[in-house]
Amino acid sequence: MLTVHPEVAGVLRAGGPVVALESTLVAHGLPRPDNLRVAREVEAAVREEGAVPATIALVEGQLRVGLDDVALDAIALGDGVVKCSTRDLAIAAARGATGATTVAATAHLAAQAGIEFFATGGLGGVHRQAAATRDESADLVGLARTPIMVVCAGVKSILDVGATLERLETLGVSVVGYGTDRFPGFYLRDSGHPVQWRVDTPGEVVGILRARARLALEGSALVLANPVAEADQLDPILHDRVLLEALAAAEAEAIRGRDVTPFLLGRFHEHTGGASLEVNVRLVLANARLAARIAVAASAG
Ligand code: PSU
Ligand code: MN
Repeated sequence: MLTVHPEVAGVLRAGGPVVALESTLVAHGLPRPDNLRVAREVEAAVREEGAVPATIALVEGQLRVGLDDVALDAIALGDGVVKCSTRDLAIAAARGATGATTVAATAHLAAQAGIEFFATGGLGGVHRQAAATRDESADLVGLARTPIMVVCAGVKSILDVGATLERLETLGVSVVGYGTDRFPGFYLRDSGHPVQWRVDTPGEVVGILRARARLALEGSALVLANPVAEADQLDPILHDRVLLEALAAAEAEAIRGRDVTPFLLGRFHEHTGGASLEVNVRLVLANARLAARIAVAASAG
């Protein structure tokens, strides 16, 4: 079912380093036309660290692992690109649709292709209004059943971070901080919640992955939470103000379902004078680099 790019397939066969990248972040998380440039920069960052990028998406019904220029263009700038979570993949593929894959869907396809490393921006999770709306990202259950390591800047700060951490615990998803004892808050370095486990080097992550395999615990995801650099984070006061406004606007406009996250991120990008976009880009680049370094360390033996 998968169309794996020849370069990616070759490196995987040789046991070399490959990093999966998601496409919803490109199609629905970042504004055009910057999103295409950013997608290319993220791939270039993975290459600079010595690994091969595999951006994953659905292109005219083909589940593609590793995109050429034409496909990346279609995902970033094309009309009618569907946001696909795991449950949408087969339906959209059977219809010949073009779609961007969320964290859950990307992780599933990456694991199917034999890719062990994945980088994104911020995971989906439990929304702040979840008591009323039951809005909880499929990323959570997706990660609970997918063997992959995902580098992220925590979960998106638009969410109820505490509730999301509780769900990850219940679901048995391992969470480790990279160079921090605080769980990162996406646009912010610190979500206000601690993270129990900390590592400081790629080698330590590789050690954890080997231990998971020996214990047959590699059936679920390992979340490596990598905070945005101190100098790069969004001003916390600006963050909190824009978030309150964005949540109120989502409520007033009755935004629901798969549109909630893109709507809130879009509000941020519009109402911070581009500052949140800058932070989002930096954290995705940093996560891609870190995932690549870990993939390189793992393939080196
Ligand atoms: N990280 C970002 N921007 C994004 C996302 C992640 O920096 O837009 C996307 C991912 O694809 C994630 C999705 O799976 O947001 C979560 O959407 P939802 O809350 O609808 O599950
Ligand atoms: Mn949702």
